[in-house]
Amino acid sequence: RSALRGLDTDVGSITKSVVHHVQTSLARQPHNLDDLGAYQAAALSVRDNLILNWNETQLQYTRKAPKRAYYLSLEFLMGRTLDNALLNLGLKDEYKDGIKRLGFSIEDILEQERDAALGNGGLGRLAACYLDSSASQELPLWGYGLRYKYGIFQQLISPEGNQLEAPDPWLEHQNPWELPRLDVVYDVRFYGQAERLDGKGRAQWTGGQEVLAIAYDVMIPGYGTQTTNNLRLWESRPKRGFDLNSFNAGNYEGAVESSNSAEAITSVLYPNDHTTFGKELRLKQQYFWTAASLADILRRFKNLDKPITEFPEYAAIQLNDTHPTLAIPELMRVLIDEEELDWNTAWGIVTNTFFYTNHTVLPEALEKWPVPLIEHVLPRHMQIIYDIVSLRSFFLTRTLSDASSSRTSVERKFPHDRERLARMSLIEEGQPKQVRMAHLACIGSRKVNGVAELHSDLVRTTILKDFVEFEGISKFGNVTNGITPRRWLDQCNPELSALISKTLKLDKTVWLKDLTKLEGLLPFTEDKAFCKEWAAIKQRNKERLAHHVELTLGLKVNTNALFDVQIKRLHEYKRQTLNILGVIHRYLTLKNMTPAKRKKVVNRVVFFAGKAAPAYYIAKLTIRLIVNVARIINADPDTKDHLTLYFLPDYSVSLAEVLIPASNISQHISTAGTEASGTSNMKFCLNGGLLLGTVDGANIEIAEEVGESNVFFFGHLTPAVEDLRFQHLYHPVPLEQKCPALAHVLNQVSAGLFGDGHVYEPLLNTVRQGDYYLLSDDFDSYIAALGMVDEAYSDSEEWVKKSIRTTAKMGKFSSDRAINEYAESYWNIEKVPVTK
Ligand code: 26Q
Repeated sequence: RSALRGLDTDVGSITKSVVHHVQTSLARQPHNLDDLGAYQAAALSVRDNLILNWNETQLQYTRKAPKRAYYLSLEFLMGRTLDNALLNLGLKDEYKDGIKRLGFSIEDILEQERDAALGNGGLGRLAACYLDSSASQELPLWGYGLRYKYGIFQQLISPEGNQLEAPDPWLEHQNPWELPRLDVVYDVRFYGQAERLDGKGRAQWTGGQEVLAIAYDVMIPGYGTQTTNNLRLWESRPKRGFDLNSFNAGNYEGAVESSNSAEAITSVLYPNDHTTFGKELRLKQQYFWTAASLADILRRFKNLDKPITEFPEYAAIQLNDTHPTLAIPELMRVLIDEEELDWNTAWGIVTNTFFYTNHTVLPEALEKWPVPLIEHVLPRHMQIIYDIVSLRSFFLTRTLSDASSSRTSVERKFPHDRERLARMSLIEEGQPKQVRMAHLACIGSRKVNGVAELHSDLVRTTILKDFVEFEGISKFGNVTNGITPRRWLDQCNPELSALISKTLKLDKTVWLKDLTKLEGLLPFTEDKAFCKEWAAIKQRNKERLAHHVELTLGLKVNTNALFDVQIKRLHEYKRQTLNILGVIHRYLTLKNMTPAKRKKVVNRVVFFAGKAAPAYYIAKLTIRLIVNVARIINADPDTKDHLTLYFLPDYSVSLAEVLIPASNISQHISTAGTEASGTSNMKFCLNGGLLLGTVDGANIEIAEEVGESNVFFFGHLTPAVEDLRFQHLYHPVPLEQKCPALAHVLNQVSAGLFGDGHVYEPLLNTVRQGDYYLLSDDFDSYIAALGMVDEAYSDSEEWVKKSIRTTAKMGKFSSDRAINEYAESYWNIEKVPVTK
């Protein structure tokens, strides 16, 4: 038996359990089973183990009644589960053998699983890493999200190079990792009327539409612990199946209309990161999810039989960006209208319960909702938001004890500063008026944090500056993001993990939970055999990627070249355009060389992957340019041995797991001050890939750890950005003069070197005119940095040492460190060991 309760986990018992599921759960015969069937049966067998641990964990939480943390996120980008569950349960070898006995290979079976892609990118994957770490650190934490029927769209690339979107029917086959809780149901109201009842701010909200929220629980096993935490996802269902009156009157469309509109709420993940606000369905998603989650959290608290004023001592609620900010007025509504508390007591509870993490300082990405829309969909909440403004709640201090004593108002602290008041208001004037969600999240929370040092500084000095001056700096902190080394090293790079264990003479169960142990690798940079093995593993990972490209695109990749990777959502601020223009520059340079000279340059294979928001025209045009540049240069006999380029369609967590271990260098080249943190930068470095980047986000802290000599930095720094943009606007210099190399590249694209030049004009014009993301300011130093990468890569012995040093210094970036910071400095929760 393993650390689990109940189930035998020897290979014989595992084989039996899998066969049992084939016969009973799947109702199939073990001898003509395909890989998919074998995956499903294996998953159901593993799930039995998870369920026992989940039950035990939840029982202990109920018995011990510790303070709990709740992570509210509209996105959980989980990827695949089977391999992770096996690793965390410590049953990988046993299942590998058991599956083999049944005539299947574990690798093939793992490939059968579809990704759970309920997220856009960094923010959603961060939530998934934090769940893994919470369970691994034995912290009592639950995630709350939505069970979208369709996750992030599947990306197809048309023959012209355009992104096409297809739905992601991830629930097509049954999902073995969720437990439907048909008995955990809440009513959620929309629209209707809110009538004030008295002068105390109380009101009654009636009428409108009621929708049911049904819980589905996803089990989150900890690594090497029995703790199995919970991710509760809500599904929307109509309260009454359909309207019988319409049905009987023969109005069949009308009969299902309201049921359709209820089901629509959790039908699809919004694929727009950083943009497009103001859609009614998105607002309904946000409220549906926050209302159901809060009702569930309050019900659990009420089972403890404590006075409601003690709620913040039992629950800490983390807001993942502003998406769940409606939880603040919703908790006010429940406390005032249903629990009948007075305003100040309610506000004291609220502001001691919530914590807000900001993930962006881009002005266009700050969430705002039109007042008329909130008034229509959530009339009671609009009243409460107005009351927060006019009852001056946020002018009260945050602790319950002195809520009544010290009433310092913004006006009292900064007399006659009307501009400041307007800047700080929850309501932005305009047509229409809009609610600033970041301001609401800030004033309604106990603490606020950014996700890397630079970004947290920018939060404090730009978007929330006035609030820092008013509330004091101590409310505004930083928690640098982290990644789980289980998925992002052990699972995706098993050979490297094994070499590390062997070299450190430590079982992986030790260093995977104390990642700073990787520092023990440093002395081995002088060990020739070790370096050779390190390099050989990277080479095999490159071959694995090449194999994948051959299977999916039918193209042969040159694995004796430097692998250069940029994989992330397409966005102007992330500057994939800078990268592709750099590739073109390299191509033109190679074309101008003699064959003899070409032989001396470092051969390079460039990989791109990433999705563009479906309505983001410039981002989609960037994909089109990349695909067409690839088409031309990969076919050019002069250069194709020296430079090739691939755009891998349909980027996903599982594709990242193949790409990241194979990279020699990865690019994180956002305009300084725009990328809050980045987390893939940490994943590449953990796998011994070097970093080419700007002085931005977590790149800075990575460089602090590994030493500047082991990263390739370029470009202007954050403080220069504002001035440069000013110059562009008021003292523009023609591109030919400012950056001739870039001008030449743009002209070649315009001239049609990669097909119809006019198609790309709108993209090229973003650089020629305004150049908001400063490509023309950073291009020359970018090209120089690429040259330094070539030079460093030519010294292969030294390169391997850099690679080892990089991995060795990545301890800080474990999500275990990050989740413990939240637990200690924010939520004030403690470990709850789960033992037999
Ligand atoms: C908002 C309103 C309507 C529709 C969609 C959205 C929306 C959805 C997703 C807005 C933003 C996002 C995602 C943001 C995100 O992924 N941010 C990234 O978060 C990472 C984790 O902190 C950071 O590392 C990245 O720097 C940051 O860009």
